[in-house]
Amino acid sequence: MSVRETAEKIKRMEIRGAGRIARAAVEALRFHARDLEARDLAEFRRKMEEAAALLLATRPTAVSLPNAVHLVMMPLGEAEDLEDARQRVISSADEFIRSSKGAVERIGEIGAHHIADGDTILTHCNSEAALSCILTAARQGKDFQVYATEVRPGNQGLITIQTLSEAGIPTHYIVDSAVRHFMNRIDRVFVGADAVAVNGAVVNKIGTSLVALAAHEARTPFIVAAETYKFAPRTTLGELVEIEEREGGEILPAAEAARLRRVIVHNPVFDVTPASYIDLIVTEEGAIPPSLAYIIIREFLGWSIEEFHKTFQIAHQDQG
Ligand code: RI2
Repeated sequence: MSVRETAEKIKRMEIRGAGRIARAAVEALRFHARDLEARDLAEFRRKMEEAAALLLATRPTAVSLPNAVHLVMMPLGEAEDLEDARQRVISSADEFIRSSKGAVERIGEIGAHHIADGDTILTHCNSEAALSCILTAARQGKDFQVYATEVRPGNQGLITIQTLSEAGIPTHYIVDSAVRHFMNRIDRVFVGADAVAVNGAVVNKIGTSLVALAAHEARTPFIVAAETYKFAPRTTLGELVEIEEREGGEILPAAEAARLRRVIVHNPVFDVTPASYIDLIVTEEGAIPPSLAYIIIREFLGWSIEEFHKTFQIAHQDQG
C-alpha cells in the first residue's frame, strides 16, 4: 500500500490500534523506500522525510507512530549512498515489524501469568497487546471469563468480543457506563496504551481513566499492556501527549447537530490515567510498576533524547 493510501486509512481509522498503526506506517515506508526514484542520496532523504511527515500527521496521540517512524528513518543518517540508504530503511522496517510482533507475543506470555482459573477480567477498547495476555491465558487452558465494553463512539468493543468469542472465551458485553456497576465481579482489568508518559501515566481510549477510577475504588488490579515503543520520549522534556479530538459527527449526526445549533459536541478519543491508578505495565522487557517508565525510555527504547530531537527537528527546549 502506498504512503498516501496508508495515511488516509490511518486517518479514517480503517487501520487502527496503536501497534497496528505503527506497523502499517513502517510497511508503507519500506515499500516507498524500495520503489522510490531519486537522483542521489540527498533527494532520497528528502522524499523519505516527506513520506514520514505525511504519516506522522495522520493521528497525534499514539506515540508508537513517531517512535516507529523514527526507528526506521534513523539509519538514513548513516547511509553512504542511495542504494545503501534504501537497504537501511528496508532492513530497519523489517526489523521493527518483526520485533513489534514478537513484543506483542512476549507481553502475552508475561501478562498471562496474571490471569488464573476462575478469574473475571475486564477490558476496554480493542488492544492487541491486552488481548494477547487474555488469548495466551486461554491457550494455556485457563478457565476464565471476560467483560468487554462497547467503546463509544467507535464501537471497537465489537472487534474485541468477536475475537474473544472466536477463542471460545465466555464473554460479557456491556455499555461503557456499566463498568462501575459490574466492577465488584471483576478480578483484574487489562487495557492497552496509546502512549505512556515518563511519570507512568497512560494515555488510552477515552473512558480508560473512568475504568481505572472504578477499579481503584474497588481495589481491583489495573494492568496495562504496552510495548516499549508506546513510551513517549518527549514527555521527559515536559511535553504533553496530545489528545486527539475527532469530528463531532462521530457522536451526533450532522442533521441533529444542525438542528441543535447551541450544542457543542466534544469528541476526545483518549484520556489520561494517572500512574497512581495503575498496578502494573506489562512490556516485552518485563512487567514494571508505572514509576519505572523513565527506565524504559532511557534503557530499552534505544535512543537518546538528543537524537530524537535531531531527527524530528524539534525545537530544543532550554532545560536550564
Ligand atoms: P494496541 C487503540 O487506539 C486503543 O486505544 C487501544 O487501547 C490502543 O490503541 C492500543 O492498542 P485507536 O486506534 O496497540 O482505536 O494494543 O484509537 O492494539
